[in-house]
Amino acid sequence: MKRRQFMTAAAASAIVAATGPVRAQSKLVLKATDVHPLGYPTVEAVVRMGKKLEAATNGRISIEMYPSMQLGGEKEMIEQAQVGALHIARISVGPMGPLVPEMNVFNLPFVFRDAAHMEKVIDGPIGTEIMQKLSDHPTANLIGLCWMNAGTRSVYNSKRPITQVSDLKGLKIRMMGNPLFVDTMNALGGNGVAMGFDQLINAMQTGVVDGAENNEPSYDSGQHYRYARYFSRTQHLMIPEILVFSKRQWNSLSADDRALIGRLSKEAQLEQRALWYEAEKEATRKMVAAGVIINDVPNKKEFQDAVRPVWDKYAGQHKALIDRIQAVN
Ligand code: GTR
Repeated sequence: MKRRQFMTAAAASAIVAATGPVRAQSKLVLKATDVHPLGYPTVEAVVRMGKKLEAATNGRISIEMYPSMQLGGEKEMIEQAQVGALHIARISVGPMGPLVPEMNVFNLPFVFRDAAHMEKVIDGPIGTEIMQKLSDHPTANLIGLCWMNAGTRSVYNSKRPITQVSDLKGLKIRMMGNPLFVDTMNALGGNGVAMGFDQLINAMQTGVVDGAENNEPSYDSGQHYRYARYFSRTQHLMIPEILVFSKRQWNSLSADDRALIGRLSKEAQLEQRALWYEAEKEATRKMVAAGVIINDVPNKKEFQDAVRPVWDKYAGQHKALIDRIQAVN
């Protein structure tokens, strides 16, 4: 036993001696992933961040982007980042809510007044605190790098336009994997069905669901308009997104490299924002060209009133935080 331990230690130091100086200069390729395709604002912002990283380190650090769910759906991306199988994942706050309770506040329907309000919150002290909660979380195993915009989410389906709450009755609507969202759709009278973004196209094709809800760029780039031609601007959710780094991988970086990645992430946050507004406009233009039937919801208040039970269930424990969010203007 003693002998084996000695051998192991000796072997280990031999490896360190052999790889130490090589490792110091070796290239680091950060594996990044996103459910969206190349050109989508979140993907583009990370690709640009990779170029800056390469330039700043003379090619020592770069980012290799795996877009379009090449490494699996959002759930798989999160899991891979958690175990260190990839470095960077761009995910929605939606599926992180059950793990980091404070983040779930951003998942409450109609929690932000408008995009400007949401941006002020994520750019300010509340955004920093909540991101820190994620990084400090003992089991999430993720470092939060920055926020990104994701517009508002609206319901789309294959059956009819939704102009009032009662129009949702009986419709099976795919929601992200978080009980809060299923409860939201059920409170609106529809049937919320939780499933991954990667399963959605097939579920719409086969009629497992009648539709889903998302922002315009996701509806467009995912080609969801092929199966759900009614896009109703319910705008019930405004969920920011996050860029996360595997904590396991982060811990192996030097302090300087961490600082550089942190700084470039903040730049990526602002770059993505500009790209986002362009993408929203472009997606809407393409939706109109594709013959999507788009409608506004004349009485938003009716929708807000209908989701009161969701607030009763999830908001109570975060009253102080919600008061602070509402006070931001
Ligand atoms: C998109 C978001 C993705 C994913 C997807 C979904 O808007 O960018 O990260 O959360 O929605 O509905 O699952």
